Parts: sequence; C-alpha cells; structure tokens
Amino acid sequence: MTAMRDLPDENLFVMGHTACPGCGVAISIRNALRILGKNTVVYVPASCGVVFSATYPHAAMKVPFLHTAFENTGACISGLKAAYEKKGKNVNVVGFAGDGGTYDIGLQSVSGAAERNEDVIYICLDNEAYMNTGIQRSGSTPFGAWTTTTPVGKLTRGKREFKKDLPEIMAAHDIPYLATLSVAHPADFIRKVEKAKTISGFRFLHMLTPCVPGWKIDQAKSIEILKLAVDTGMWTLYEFEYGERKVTYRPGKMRFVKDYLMMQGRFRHMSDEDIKRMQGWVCRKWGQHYGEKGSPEVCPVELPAEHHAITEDHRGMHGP
Ligand SMILES: Cc1ncc(C[n+]2csc(CCOP(=O)(O)OP(=O)(O)O)c2C)c(N)n1
Ligand code: SF4
Ligand SMILES: [Mg+2]
Repeated sequence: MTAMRDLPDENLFVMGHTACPGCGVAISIRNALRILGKNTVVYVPASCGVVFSATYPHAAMKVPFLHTAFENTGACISGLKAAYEKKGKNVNVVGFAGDGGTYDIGLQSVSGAAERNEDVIYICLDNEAYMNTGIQRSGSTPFGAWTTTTPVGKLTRGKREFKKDLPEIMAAHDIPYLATLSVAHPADFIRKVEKAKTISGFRFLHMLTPCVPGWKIDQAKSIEILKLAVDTGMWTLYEFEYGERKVTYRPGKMRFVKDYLMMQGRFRHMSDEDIKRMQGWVCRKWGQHYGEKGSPEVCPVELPAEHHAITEDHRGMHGP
C-alpha cells in the first residue's frame, strides 16, 4: 500500500474550485483522484461537486469531466465505460455523486449498474443532505438533524427518521467490492481506493464528507468531526470483497454520540430523550457492522425498541 507521503505530488483537482473552506467533499475528491491517477475519467451529477468543480468557463479537474443531470450517475458511468471500451481504451471511469443523487433520486440507476456488474467505480460523497440547493433532508440525513425541510420549532424537532443504511443495500447486490471510507483515516482511505482501482467490475466507495454550512460546523474542525463520527460509531469503517465482510478499523474506545452531536449546530437543539434514541440506534449499528456489542458504559445492555425504530411520533418530513 502507498503511504500518504509517497502519493504523487501532482493534484488532479486543483486551484480555482469554489468549494467552501473545510469542505469534506472537496478533500475527498482531491485525495481520491491523487490515488486514482491521470488515467481516470470523471462523471459528476448535479451536486456541490459539479458546482464547485466546473463553473463555466473554469474547470478544476485535470482529467476528462462529464456532467449531465442529477439522477443518472449509474447509467452515465456505464455508458462512458462502454464508449471508452469501444475506442479500445482502458480507463478508470469514476462517478462522484452526492447522497441525494445516490440514496434517493439515483438509487435505481446505481442499483441497475451494480446488478449488471458494470466495470466502474461509484463514489458516494455523503454530506447527509441536499446541500447545493440549500440544505434539504435526504434519506441519508441522520435522526434529529435540522435541515430546511426538517425544521426545529414548537411542533417538530429536526428529522424524525433514522439514516438509511445504504452500504448494506449495495452489499446485497453482491458486487466485487464495497467500502466505507473517511478521509480523516488516511491509511485506510488510501488502501481502499487503491484496492478499488485494481479490482474489475462494480466498485462502490462510500465516503462520509462533512459540510460546513449544512452541519453548522467550524470550517477548521471538519477532520476532527469526521474522526469523532468514527469514534462514536456514527460512521463505521468496513469493506465487502466478493460478499465477505471485513472490519478495517474499529476505534479502541467507543465514545458517547452526544460528543459528536454537540459539535454541530444541526443537532444542538436535540433533547435528552432524542439523544438517548440516537445512542440506541448507534449501538445497534455498531453491533450490526462490527459484529460485537459497543462498550458497556456507552451502550445499555437492553435497548428499548423505540430507541432505534420509527415510533408513533413519526409524521413524515412535513411535521404534524
Ligand atoms: C431531476 C432533478 N431534480 C432536482 C434537481 C435540483 N438539484 C440539483 S442538485 C440537488 C441536490 C443534490 O444533493 P446531493 O446529491 O446530496 O449533493 P450535494 O449538493 O449535497 O453535494 C438538487 C435537488 C435537479 N437538478 N434535477
Ligand atoms: S455547501 Fe457543503 S458540500 Fe457544498 S461546497 Fe460548501 S462545505 Fe462543501
Ligand atoms: Mg448531499
């Protein structure tokens, strides 16, 4: 595996982009491209990634770049690969899509490409809402989070549903390679992108990417918050290779989810009861993804079902 210091100095995602300082999407794209290298062709659907990478007449990527619409990343990268094959060229075809473009509107397209085992790399840049259109909730937005469509007031307290478990849905497609990544864990990040580069068939890389205005965080803290996502179990690091699950990094000490929530303005209104429910959900996911119970001081022995299920107070995204 290549060490961080041995990655090529030349960046393929360069000056002139217009991402916010501290943007997790931009940091993830930049580092993924350093590993994937020049023999790469990129597709980006409607998302922050297209707005900050390619605002006419500027372009910040030094590789061929295509954009068409929002819902079609799986189909577009399949078509791009077929076109390059027809020309006799063997290139890495990569789609960088947001969570809205993957969990929600693009789900049929990514599922179709996975099921056909297209020879492409699909990268989901998960900032947990529709950010470039003004912070609307998606299927990835966590329970309790404020967004403009899950407001906080007398009648509602942020999103009432829990985050959809997309990697498990993608794993059910039995694809050659799937991994969850965090750019705050560089050795794990490099190894997974390098592995994805060498395998053929459909590869799905899922990156959690902090968003400064959407998460209401300090722009200097995005990497610290990403580390905390992993230390609390809000984000788990594992991979599936040909159907076999392997944990790639498990924090030595599980931290309380409250530490993660209180660093972000989008969660700061959460009541003790909601934080307890969130902790219950995190403990369940920890058990599911890591195959062991979370630490006893953080996870109660018996988790009441309502701590992780949609309960009677569920009234959808529109409130009562
Ligand atoms: C069919 C369609 N519906 C809605 C839009 C408007 N739109 C463009 S990008 C976007 C949100 C993208 O969210 P996400 O995929 O999470 O990417 P992010 O902006 O968060 O990076 C929306 C709603 C569109 N371009 N096309
Ligand atoms: S709004 Fe969020 S995702 Fe978009 S460029 Fe800014 S920090 Fe990045
Ligand atoms: Mg998003």
